Amino acid sequence: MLKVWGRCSSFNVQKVLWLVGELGLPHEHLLAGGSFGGLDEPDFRALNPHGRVPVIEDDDVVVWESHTILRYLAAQYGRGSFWADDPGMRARVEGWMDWSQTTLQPDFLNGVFWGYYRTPEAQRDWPAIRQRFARCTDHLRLLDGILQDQPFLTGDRLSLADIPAGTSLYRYFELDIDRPELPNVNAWYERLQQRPAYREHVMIPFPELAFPTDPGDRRPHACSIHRVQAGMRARWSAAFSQQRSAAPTCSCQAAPSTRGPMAADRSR
Ligand SMILES: N[C@@H](CCC(=O)N[C@@H](CS)C(=O)NCC(=O)O)C(=O)O
Repeated sequence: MLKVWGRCSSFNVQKVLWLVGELGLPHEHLLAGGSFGGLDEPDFRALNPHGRVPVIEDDDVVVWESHTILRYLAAQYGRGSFWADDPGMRARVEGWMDWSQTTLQPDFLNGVFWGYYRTPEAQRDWPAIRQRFARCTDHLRLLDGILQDQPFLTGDRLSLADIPAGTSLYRYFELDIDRPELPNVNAWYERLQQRPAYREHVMIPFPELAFPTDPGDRRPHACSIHRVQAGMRARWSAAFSQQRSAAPTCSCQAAPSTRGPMAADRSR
């Protein structure tokens, strides 16, 4: 059976699990990385020499790098839906995948999400965070234009093009910030939220990823926690817009996962 390695809270793992869900592939999910650890163990390094999640094992095929995994799964199991044999059609899709990884992701995930949410207050570089946020707005405005005439990034159907960028949307919309008016991006996000695989694998609350507020802070894992820390969201809002707004709470379903041997060892 297909094995997927990686913690539920990992953005790159979420992309892979979303596609696995869309394709309805039976799989075993092995929690690794973050406080589950295991990435430096020789057995894991034999799978992925650079020690990162996600990794998949499909019988004797091992694949690492989230976008390579997406392409592998689409080619192997998604012909006619997520994979086109025509190189021109594939290139249209893959352009958006690469754009997400090299343009949107650095500004949103590294610049804003890490810069603010995963950085202790005293160390935050606000000019840099605001600059990255402005760039995210430009990127999302570009998508808003693309989505004006079509429901998904490359046309009428969800494709691999939507997966990397679409995975950023949950965090983008969960952070309590003053977002620009982007009606087509909003509608796209609503469409994605209607998909069970997106709700199950991407809409995962992320408090375990926040900077620790005190040294003894032991945050539950995304794989078992389903409440957003309201206070954190309010602080983000205040810092960004100087306005404190009511912080909503969220109670998502537990992310179902088959806990593997490494998870059992590491999560104690
Ligand atoms: N370019 C790689 C990045 C992989 C990566 O950095 N993964 C992170 C999680 S998103 C990781 O393994 N971090 C170490 C950890 O979780 O302990 C990919 O797209 O798969």
